[in-house]
Amino acid sequence: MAREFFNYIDGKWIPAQSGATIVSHNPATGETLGVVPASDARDVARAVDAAARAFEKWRKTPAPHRAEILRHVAEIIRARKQSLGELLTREMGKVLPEALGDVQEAVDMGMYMAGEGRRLNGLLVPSELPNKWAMAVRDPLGVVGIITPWNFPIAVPSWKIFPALVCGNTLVWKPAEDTPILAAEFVKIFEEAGLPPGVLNLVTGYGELAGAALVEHPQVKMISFTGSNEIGKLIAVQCAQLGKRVSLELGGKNAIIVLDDADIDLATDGIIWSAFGTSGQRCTATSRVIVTPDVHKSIAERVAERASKLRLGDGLLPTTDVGPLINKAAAAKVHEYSEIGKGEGATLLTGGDYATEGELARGHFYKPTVFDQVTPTMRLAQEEIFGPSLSIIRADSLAQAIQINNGVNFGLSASIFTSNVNTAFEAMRDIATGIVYINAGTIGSEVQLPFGGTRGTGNGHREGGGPPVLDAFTEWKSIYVDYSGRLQRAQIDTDSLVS
Ligand code: UN1
Repeated sequence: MAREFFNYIDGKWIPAQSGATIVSHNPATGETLGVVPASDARDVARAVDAAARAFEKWRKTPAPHRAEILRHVAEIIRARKQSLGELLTREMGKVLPEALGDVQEAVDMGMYMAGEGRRLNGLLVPSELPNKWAMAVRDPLGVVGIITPWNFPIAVPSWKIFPALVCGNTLVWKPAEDTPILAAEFVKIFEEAGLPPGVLNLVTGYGELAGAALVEHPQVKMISFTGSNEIGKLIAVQCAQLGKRVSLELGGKNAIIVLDDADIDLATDGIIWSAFGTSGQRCTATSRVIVTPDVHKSIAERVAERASKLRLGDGLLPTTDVGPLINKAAAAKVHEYSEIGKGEGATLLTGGDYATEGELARGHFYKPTVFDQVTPTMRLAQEEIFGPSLSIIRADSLAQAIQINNGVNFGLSASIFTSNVNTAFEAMRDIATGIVYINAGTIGSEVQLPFGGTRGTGNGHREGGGPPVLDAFTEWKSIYVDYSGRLQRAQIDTDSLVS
């Protein structure tokens, strides 16, 4: 019998009302890991109800006390890092060192947001009138719905859950159906750390049923979603109609620009890590390399050579460089783009096919793929693939390289390799993405800075970290306190004060 996991509603672990379940598999081996509830609108309604009931008490719990629980959560995650990391590799597929990094990001975010419990800065500014105080504080929103992807099954939820909780919101979380066991293990830690019942509720299931019900529920004040553009747009439209706040973190089509004066070895390392780490399944993954003429040939040769030598396999094995894709459909999508690329006239340097030798046949493996002679308007160079597929594009100048970089309907992350400090600053000014790296790959954000992007990547909010994440999960309340004892009229009585 497969191990059974449950929804967590109002402090209790319970099955879906319908009794339906989803099986979670290891994408490297096909092994069954367990079953979780396939929830529907009834389960979501119960969870929202619990969150709504818990809100009054939680919002009035002093933020430093809320933060104390979060710090405890972060400590437990740190103590359990190895076992959580191993489970993460088994359920999601990324290699163990990266899985441990995913878990570490949650520790970092937890510690950072625990610190916010004693900060949560408001504003205190002068009033234009005497004996009057002008300030603004942050209010929680109420019940927040969180919908997260499978590619960072611990880190990304932590970017939302910790800040939303420290700000005083109560939550209903619908994790991706590919990584629900990790979600249950994560929530268990909040329970152990003493989070009151109803403050964080977990509802596992498919987007069409559980996710949609969460978005539609009238008592949910905000949806925070990380995932595909396609679903993000649907959610945005629905939230607009329902008048609720929505924070979106969607796709990327990130590029590394390598200029003639770059350190080629360093750039090659950056490209390989950013394009094929996590099997290219990061929204920050590099899927385009933009090269100027003098380095084109050497970069193409080195990258193709290194990509062809990457060892595919189970992420738990120390000999594995690149793990599987999350599921069959994901591998099929990467393959579809290999076919599209060939059809568009790009030159395939390596990969371009499923990897099915020996043990690999049990999982969803795809060969690290590199295309050369890609032009900026090809679909290969415009659309998000979310897998180990890299396109090399030539540019004649820095200006053209930046134009190509900015010429896609995404704007998450970008990087430039150059040894010229003036060029680097020009690029920092002109690259139009939410994250820019100089002499490093496109992946590896840190929680103390905002994470998010421009154009189709999002809708202006920033999560992941940095002070702006607090803006996503709070409502500003401006407060004026008049202690003059008389009626003072702003914008009217000020004239008499200066004359
Ligand atoms: C994501 O792929 O959704 O910058 C998040 C990075 C990681 C987070 C990626 N810190 O690559």
